[in-house]
Amino acid sequence: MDITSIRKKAIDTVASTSDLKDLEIVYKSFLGKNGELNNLLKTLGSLPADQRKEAGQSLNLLKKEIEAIYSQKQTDLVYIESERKLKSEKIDVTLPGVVKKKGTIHPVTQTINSISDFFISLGFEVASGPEVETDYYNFEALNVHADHPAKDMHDTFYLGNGGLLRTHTSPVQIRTMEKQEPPLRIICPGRVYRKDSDLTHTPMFHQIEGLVLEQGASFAQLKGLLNDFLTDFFGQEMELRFRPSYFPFTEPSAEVDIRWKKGWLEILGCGIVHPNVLEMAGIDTKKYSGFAFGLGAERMAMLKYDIPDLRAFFENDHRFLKQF
Ligand code: 2U9
Repeated sequence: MDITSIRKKAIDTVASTSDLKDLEIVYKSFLGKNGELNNLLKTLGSLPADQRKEAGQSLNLLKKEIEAIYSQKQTDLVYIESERKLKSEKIDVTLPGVVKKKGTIHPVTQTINSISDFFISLGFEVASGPEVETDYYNFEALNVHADHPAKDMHDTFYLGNGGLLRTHTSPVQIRTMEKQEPPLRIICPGRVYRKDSDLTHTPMFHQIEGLVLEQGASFAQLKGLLNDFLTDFFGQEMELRFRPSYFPFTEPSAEVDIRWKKGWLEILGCGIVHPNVLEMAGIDTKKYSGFAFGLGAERMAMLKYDIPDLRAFFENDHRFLKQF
């Protein structure tokens, strides 16, 4: 095959190639190790000596020419390919975006957080403990005796293995007193369980209990603390009424009412920790005294956000939850 026909073939083949991979194959078929030009080069030796030089020069020229058209074609194909990609991957920036719905913090959790924050700011620590408890920590250690009505099968969820679901967060305070030396200032938020289900009760709800155990802890301090807490929680000075009450774990005990819409509304319970409770937890009652209080988080959230129906907290309807 002579140089002229190889040249024509190379020009035609490159011209008709429309793909970079194919172009590579075409290149190799002319200029590769076993390409047509190399094969021609190998036949130079058999030419008469006077023709060899000229044939060699022509072959070199052809090689340069094919390299040039190859590289031009490569540039063209790369450009075409990038144009094609740009067209096919075009993004319409005027289309409306996909907005992901953001969650919100549940109003009961917000209430627990804001109440906890108030007490944390006064140096209280947040304590937690198991929701599955023993009879000892839930009742006995709190001076609730075996025949106490609170232990009735109607109120408490007893588990088959002798355990129970805690009916208040007070076991957390007992466990903390056993582990830590006084002085203690703790706040214990958490889930509690009672066999109760009607318009104003759910079988699971959240309590926040507080305990201060130190030398000289008094009912006067308890009153001052709760007054400051309620002012902070409602964002205004509240009119309070401490009403004598009874809890097995406090003596004396009181329930606190706030002035609410022309009447009085009970919102929490409190008292001086019963010496039996302190002694069972190994506290020296000659040296230390304590006061405690407890409140229901759902009830506080209902008052703060003016929510009339307790069940709204448990239905997880986004239209309700996103309002807080
Ligand atoms: C220890 C000693 C004493 C916690 C207290 C109350 C009064 C109380 C109720 C409010 C509404 C429960 O959520 S509710 O149903 N709680 O009235 N709780 S004193 O007293 C303690 C706790 C732990 C060691």
